[in-house]
Amino acid sequence: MTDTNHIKHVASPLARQTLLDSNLTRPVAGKRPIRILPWLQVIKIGGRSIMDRGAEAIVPIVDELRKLLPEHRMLIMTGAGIRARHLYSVALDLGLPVGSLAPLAASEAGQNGHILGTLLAPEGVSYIEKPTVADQLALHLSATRAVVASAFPPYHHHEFPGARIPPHRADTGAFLVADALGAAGLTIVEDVDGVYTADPNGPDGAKAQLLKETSFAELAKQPGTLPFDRALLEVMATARHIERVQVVNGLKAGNLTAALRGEHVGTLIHTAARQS
Ligand code: GWN
Ligand code: ATP
Repeated sequence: MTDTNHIKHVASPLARQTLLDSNLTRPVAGKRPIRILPWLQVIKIGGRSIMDRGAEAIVPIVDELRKLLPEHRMLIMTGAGIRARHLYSVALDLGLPVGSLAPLAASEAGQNGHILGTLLAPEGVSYIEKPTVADQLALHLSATRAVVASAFPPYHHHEFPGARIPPHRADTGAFLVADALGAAGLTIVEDVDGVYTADPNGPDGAKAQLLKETSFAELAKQPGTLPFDRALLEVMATARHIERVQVVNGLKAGNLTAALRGEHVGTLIHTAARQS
């Protein structure tokens, strides 16, 4: 005698078909995902552009973040900066693969987060680990108004092997988290007034024009450098919730506050996500 007759059949619309055919999966998987933390503001603080400048740039930003606490609930995420670039050059010289470089750089984003978390500790803000961001963010944000985390995605040896420098860095990581959580917004804090037609600090800087409003598609067509990872444009193309990203100059007092209040400062970049 066997027990097989008593095993309950679980009806699943995806059980019998390949997950590769989007026509078949669309009726089930085509729905818009829910917003998990719709009140959350995600703020990415530049590693090289802000944190590497030390007290001169960090103290005013910390003051601004402190004053924003009564107004906003925030996930503050930090980039990696110059120490990661030095690690890249040493590791590349040794021939290390991209999947080994990714966690080296990520750890520097974490270090910058620890610095910011320590400075905001009197306000009840702490650095929280990525597994905590993944599983217990809501719990922590019900105990305090803001937390700090590393913006780098934890791809490690899963990083895409197409380039020697990890293509998915802090800006992409912050966007992926903000979009997955269905956050209210993402603000990227830099040391320039926004996105320009060319690097304003580069050889053609004098001719560079500030783009007040643009889109991921327009920027994808623009040759040359950007003030964030180019992979960010790719994830913007498949965004589900974050409709626009604001890039602001964190060296100018009040810009971050204005952005979080919905004012048009810096550059607005529209993504492919649409409100339905
Ligand atoms: O170490 O500063 O988290 O939050 O991508 O992984 O390389 O780790 O490999 O919870 O899991 O260095 O140790 O380090 O920055 O990333 O952290 O202090 O497994 O809290 O242990 O996904 O902080 O660190 O570097 O973010 O970006 O122990 Mo760090 Mo980072 Mo801490 Mo985290 Mo990675 Mo964990 Mo992780 Mo690793
Ligand atoms: P991380 O957090 O990864 O350390 P970051 O975001 O702090 O990095 P950078 O990657 O250095 O900082 O990006 C900011 C810099 O990008 C600016 O100082 C500017 O000189 C440069 N840049 C390059 N291209 C452009 C552009 N098209 N528009 C504006 N700035 C640009």
